[in-house]
Amino acid sequence: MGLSNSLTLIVVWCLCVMICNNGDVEAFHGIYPRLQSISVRYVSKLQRTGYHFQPRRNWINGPMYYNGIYHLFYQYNPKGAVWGNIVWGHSVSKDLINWKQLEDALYPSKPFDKFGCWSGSVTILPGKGPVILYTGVVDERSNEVQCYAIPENASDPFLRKWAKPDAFNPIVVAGHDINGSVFRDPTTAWWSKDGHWRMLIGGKRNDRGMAFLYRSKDFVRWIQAKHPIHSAASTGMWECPDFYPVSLKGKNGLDTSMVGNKVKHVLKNSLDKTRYEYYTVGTYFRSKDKYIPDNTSEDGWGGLRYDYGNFYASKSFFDPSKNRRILWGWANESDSKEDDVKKGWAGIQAIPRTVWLDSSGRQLVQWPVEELNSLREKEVNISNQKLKKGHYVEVKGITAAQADVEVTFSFSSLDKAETFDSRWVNAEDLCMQRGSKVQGGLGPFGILALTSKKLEEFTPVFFRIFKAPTKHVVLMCSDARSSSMKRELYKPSFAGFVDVDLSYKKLSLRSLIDHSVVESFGAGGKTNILSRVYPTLAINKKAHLFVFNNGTEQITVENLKAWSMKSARRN
Ligand SMILES: *[C@@H]1O[C@H](CO)[C@@H](O)[C@H](O)[C@H]1NC(C)=O
Ligand SMILES: *[C@@H]1O[C@H](CO)[C@@H](O)[C@H](O)[C@H]1NC(C)=O
Ligand SMILES: *[C@@H]1O[C@H](CO)[C@@H](O)[C@H](O)[C@H]1NC(C)=O
Ligand SMILES: *[C@@H]1O[C@H](CO)[C@@H](O)[C@H](O)[C@H]1NC(C)=O
Ligand SMILES: *[C@@H]1O[C@H](CO)[C@@H](O)[C@H](O)[C@H]1NC(C)=O
Ligand SMILES: *[C@H]1O[C@@H](CO)[C@H](O)[C@@H](O)[C@@H]1NC(C)=O
Repeated sequence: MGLSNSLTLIVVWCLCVMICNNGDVEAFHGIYPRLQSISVRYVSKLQRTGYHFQPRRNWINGPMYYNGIYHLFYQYNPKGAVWGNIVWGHSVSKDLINWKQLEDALYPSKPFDKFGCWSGSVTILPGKGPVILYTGVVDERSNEVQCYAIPENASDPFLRKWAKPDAFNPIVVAGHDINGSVFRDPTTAWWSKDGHWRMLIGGKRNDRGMAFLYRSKDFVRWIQAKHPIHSAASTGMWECPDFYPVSLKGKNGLDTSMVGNKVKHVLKNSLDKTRYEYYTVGTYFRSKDKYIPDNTSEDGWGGLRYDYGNFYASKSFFDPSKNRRILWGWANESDSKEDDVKKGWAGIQAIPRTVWLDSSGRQLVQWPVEELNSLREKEVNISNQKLKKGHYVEVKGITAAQADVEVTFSFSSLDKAETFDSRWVNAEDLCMQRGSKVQGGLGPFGILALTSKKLEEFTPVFFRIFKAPTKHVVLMCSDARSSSMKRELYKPSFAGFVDVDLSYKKLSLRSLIDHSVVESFGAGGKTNILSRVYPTLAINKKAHLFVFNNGTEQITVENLKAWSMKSARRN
């Protein structure tokens, strides 16, 4: 069976990586020599997710898919729950929800990847099948080169074994104008009519983040283009770049090589400096091999994010079986490293999200893949429920610690919206100042996830609407400050602004609640926040779910549906 005939998708995950400088480690990528190979005898079930993917144990940060089968490749430490010993773990699925673990796909075995097999991507070559491009680490000083691997047995539907041919490997080494220790994470390649494949590799020059462009006719001999496809001042290292076309009309996804005039492009980078993912929508000028963001897309720290919470190192891929582009990110723990070791696991995959361009053309929209609905079990609903200021209504009858909830709120007027101060540029700061406990005019209203009986612990996900001189400003928050009685935790007030038309006086919210995850989609997926929380009381059957309003304007729960979620099979 030719691979090209089969339904083939590959996703890859981005291994977003820890870099050693002269043996030291950059701030966020802790290396814990003492902890990284402690053998795990006990794997704690507490706060382990029921339907978000995580490996049986230890540390994870990435996904992939292929051949009528979705493949998840992830950065994995086979020996411990902190970063180290990195290999490409490999799991497969037919529905993106239930997974089976296979043997590791890539592990250090050659001089060009002796010190690690870091992130990369898969490209399907028409008529030939998939090729993995990944970053190999050649020495202790983290010098990085780009390598390729191909399936050992193309007839194996699961592609269990991967070979790294000696011919041509490594396929790219840093040129004299590139710093080889910040040079990684090759993208899925795209093919152009001039007969060349093109791919990007993330890097930086001084503090300027950039995506280097390479071209090849045969996929093994790559030549660096004179200019990066794009760069931006002061953004630091660009990890896990992703570059793909989106359709100007409708929700269908496009193959990475798609061209046409009804197409825009998206460039996403994981910015190591803040550990968030930023993207712009723009135009790819093929003749010059330049990408230019639209003037509606801010290029830099004020720019759009895929997710305003724990979400990093994502990759997208085109799924031809359903004509959609799927975006997949990794969410780290907000727990301490010592707790990760005690739990015996760390890191989960977010629920795969379908991604498309909003009809405004200004931003992307994301929504959990429809396959997730197959885990929905018992349903409860509420409609036309009025919520006065200070009111809470419990959503009873489902497993609140493992649930999916969709709700539409409405209000009859915008008059009570508080005045917006133009100095409030940072949504997270504003959420910290005006959390759910600070009563307002129009909002805060939303849900309280993972809530203990007497409200000692709760994670509010809510909206607050402000009035600026010429428009209304909608803030969406997922505030972890009251999420746990445990003190020494990272409990951020994650937040983003929502670019939404309020003329219908409605706002919708969906949250996927899964023990230590609250993954929320505001206004149909325009602003999204994944938060990791670790309640001590609001666990399992002791967790509750509420809707609430803490603003003077009465809010109506027009419609709420909530489901108990079954657990997924994972490995
Ligand atoms: C390749 O995979 C096919 C299908 O699983 C199997 O029948 C065959 O024996 C494999 N070949 C080798 C050399 O392992
Ligand atoms: C290369 O990048 C590393 C990591 O940021 C930095 O420590 C080093 O000084 C850079 N080397 C050069 C020659 O710029
Ligand atoms: C943005 O670009 C569009 C064309 O793409 C142009 O019509 C518009 O005037 C520009 N706006 C600004 C503020 O530059
Ligand atoms: C509300 O839930 C009940 C089951 O609890 C179900 O039978 C009914 O169809 C639901 N109504 C709507 C409008 O979804
Ligand atoms: C609503 O506001 C009151 C008064 O500030 C506060 O005590 C309560 O905790 C708030 N509710 C939520 C869910 O934050
Ligand atoms: C996840 O963990 C928290 C707490 O340790 C850090 O503050 C984040 O920077 C980190 N996020 C990523 C993407 O690594």
